[in-house]
This record gives sequence, structure tokens and C-alpha cells, in this order.
Amino acid sequence: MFDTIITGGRISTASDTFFCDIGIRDGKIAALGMGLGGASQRIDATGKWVLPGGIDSHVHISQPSGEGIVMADDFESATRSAVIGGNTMLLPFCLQERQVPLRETLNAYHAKAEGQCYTDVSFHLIISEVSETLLGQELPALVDDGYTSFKIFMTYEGLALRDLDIMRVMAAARRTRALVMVHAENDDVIRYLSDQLEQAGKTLPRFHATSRPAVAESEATSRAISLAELSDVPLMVVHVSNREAMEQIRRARKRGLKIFGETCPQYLMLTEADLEGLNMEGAKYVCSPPPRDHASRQACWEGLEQGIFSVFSSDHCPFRYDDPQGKLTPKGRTSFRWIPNGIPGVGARLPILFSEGVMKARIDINSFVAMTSTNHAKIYGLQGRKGTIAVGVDADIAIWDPEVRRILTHDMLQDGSDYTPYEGIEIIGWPMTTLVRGKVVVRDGELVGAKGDGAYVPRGISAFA
Ligand code: DUC
Ligand code: ZN
Ligand code: ZN
Repeated sequence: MFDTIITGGRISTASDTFFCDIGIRDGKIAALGMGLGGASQRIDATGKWVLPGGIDSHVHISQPSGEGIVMADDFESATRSAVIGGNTMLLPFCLQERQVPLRETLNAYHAKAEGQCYTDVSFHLIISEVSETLLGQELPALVDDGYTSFKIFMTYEGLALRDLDIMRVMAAARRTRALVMVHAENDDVIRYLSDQLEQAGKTLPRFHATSRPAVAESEATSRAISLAELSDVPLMVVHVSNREAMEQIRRARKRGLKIFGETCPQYLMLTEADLEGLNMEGAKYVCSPPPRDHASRQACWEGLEQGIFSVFSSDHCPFRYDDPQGKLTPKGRTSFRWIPNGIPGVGARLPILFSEGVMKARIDINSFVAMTSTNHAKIYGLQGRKGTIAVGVDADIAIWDPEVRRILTHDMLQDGSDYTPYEGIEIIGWPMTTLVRGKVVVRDGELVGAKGDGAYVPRGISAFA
């Protein structure tokens, strides 16, 4: 006897596609086969594609973003949009605050997430201030407790680490077997160019892209890879936007280094021309690295098609547009430099890649599953528990209807922002029903779950650490 049986679907994992029924008991996949017997609930998936629920390992939720700036999503709205878009787990960040024990800040994120989530969540740690106590005591204890990935920034005042501190964090990661994620852009180049642009009166949102050229990203990517090689740690280069940075990752992987790459919907779907909108409209597309040109978009597609990128994440970092606490902050109206960096995408990520990638035959369905779920689980220490359809793993499942056609509009996504950068694109295929640990949270496209259906999940060590 099962709690739920999903019947008749076409199941795809990162490696295989097959037809069978899925028996779910106590939140886990208990059997795969035909004629499984009785169940309290049956879900008919005939004609549908049954996939592991999406894991989005790069989202920002309720993260402090500067004076007077407020992120558009809390844990309720971000995870709501996530399940509507076929996700069952998110990995947001805990941003270390200066002079505050990291555990204390982490507890505040837990308090904000507790009882609010529709998907499962787990936290990465952003390291912004390096000290002996952090490296020698705080981080080892936190890794033991299931916070097994650190993110570092090479740009942004107050966040950027110099190479010396990057080496120290990498050494701590090596000792504790944590995985390092890096935001790779050369801070001094960006500061220099931003000063020059402002002095020339070039302050509109579109100059955000001019101030952060591709070479600032590829230089920092190359440096980060070199530091990881020296330190012998696995490194995830997040939000890669252009060919040269992608090629650095390709070359490193070819040499056998444990270097991983991530790209995001904005680098496949947008270009810097989107930042040129009338008045401040371009602010809607301000994110870092910025969307680039058509050739860069093509390079990011190649990175996905050729398996150079291991993961496709949203980098969901939402600010409302028409809001003085969002993109139209008074300071942001004076210069691109002060426009909050980031765009929403947690709900749109999977439909975009399914439609543009799988339905347009750029990638196959198994690669889709790998890059949106399975590889996130392996890389971030959830292997054996999440990210696939197999007996014994959590029953985190999204049932897709490949026949559905929709024009994407912001109201479909149910997040806390007031726009989507992807308004008006045609989407083929939609995740109609989503189960989180066996519980139906979205049924026939409607949210039926309750906040609190998602829980915090401590992670193990990365399969690559
Ligand atoms: N980097 C991120 O990873 N997210 C949003 C903004 C940024 O610069
Ligand atoms: Zn970043
Ligand atoms: Zn991010």
C-alpha cells in the first residue's frame, strides 16, 4: 500500500527515459514498476513527462541589499513562485554581516524561513569578512552542521575579498571539504570604468553594462580558477555570461580540475540592448554580470549543449521595479552605479530551459534534468536524497505537460516582484503538478500546498570535495 502512485508517465532522469509507475510512501520513492497495487491517491500522468523536481542552487531571498533597498521576495513568495515553476528545493544564501558571528546571522535566516516555505531549502554561506575565528572555528562547525558551501565575491565594496583572503577561505574549504562558489568580476576594473563613465555624465542604466565588460569577468574567472588550482579545491564559477569566461572553464575541466560552471536564463534570453529602455526601464535588467551581446548568448547556449556548464540556476535576486525601495531607489535614478543588482527568475527558469532548450532540440531531456536538478544535488551534497527518480530518494517530482503553450506574463509566476524580464516570450511545456517529499503542492497548475510544506535540509559533503 502506497500513499501515492503516479501512473502512466514518461520518466526521465539525468541518464535514462522509461515508462513505469512510481509508488510513494512516507515522502520517499518506495517503488518503480508496473501494477504496483493500492494507494490512497493516484495521479494519472499519461501523456506527461515525469521529472525530478527542480533544484535551484542560486537564489537570493530576504538578503540585506543596502540602505533603503528591500528584496521583493521573502521565503513564502520566493518558494511559492519556485513550486509554480516546477522546483522542489532552493539553495539561498546567508550573507555574513560584519562583526557578527555567522551562526547568529544564519539563525536569523532560519527564523525568516521557518514555517514559510513551499519548497525545501538549504543555505550557502557568503563570506565577506575573513578572520582567524571564522576560518578556524566558525566554518568547520558550520560545515559539520550541513552548511557545506561558501560563496565569495571578487567585486562589490564591502563584499569583495582580495586574493590573500580568497586563498585563506579556499584553504578552510579544503580542510573542511566545503565547495567554493565565486562571483568572478574584477572590482578595480569596474570601479575605474564606473568613475570614467560618471565623469562623462554617462549615468543611465545601460552604462551598467559598459562598466562591467566581459574581460573584467574573464580575467577574474581565470584568476579564481588559478587560486582554486593552487588550493586544490572544487570551485563553482557562478552566473557565467560570455564566451571567454566559459572557455576558461572548459580549459580547466579539460585539464582535470574540479572547476564547475553555472549559467542562468538572463544570459540565454537577454542582451545589453534590454538595458536601453526608455527612462529608467533598463533598470529592470540590471544584474551582474550584465547580459551581453548575441555572440555571448550563443556561447552560453554552447556551454550548456556541450556540458561545459554543470548547472543552470536562476540567480533569482528580485527587486520591485516601480518602487523607491527597489529598482527606482532615489540614488539609483542618479547613476547606474546605485541601481540594485539582480533580477527575478526562480519561477521562469525551468519553463524557459524546457521550452527554449528541450522543445527546440538544443539539449535533450536528460541534460535538462542533469543541469536543473541532478547536478545541483551532486555538487551541493544532496546526492542520494534529492535530484533523481530512484527508490529511496525524496519524492520531489514535477509532472510536465509538453503540449501546453503559454505566453509568459508576470502574474503567472506568483513572486513578490512587479515584473518579469521575460514578459511575452512563448513557452512550450509547463510543470502542471509538483510534489515535495510526496505531498502535492501544485496540482493542475494551481497552488494547493501550504507554507510549511517545505523544510530546511542540512546538506552533506559535495560529491566532488
Ligand atoms: N551576484 C549574484 O550572484 N546575484 C545578484 C547580484 C550579483 O551581483
Ligand atoms: Zn554574484
Ligand atoms: Zn546571485
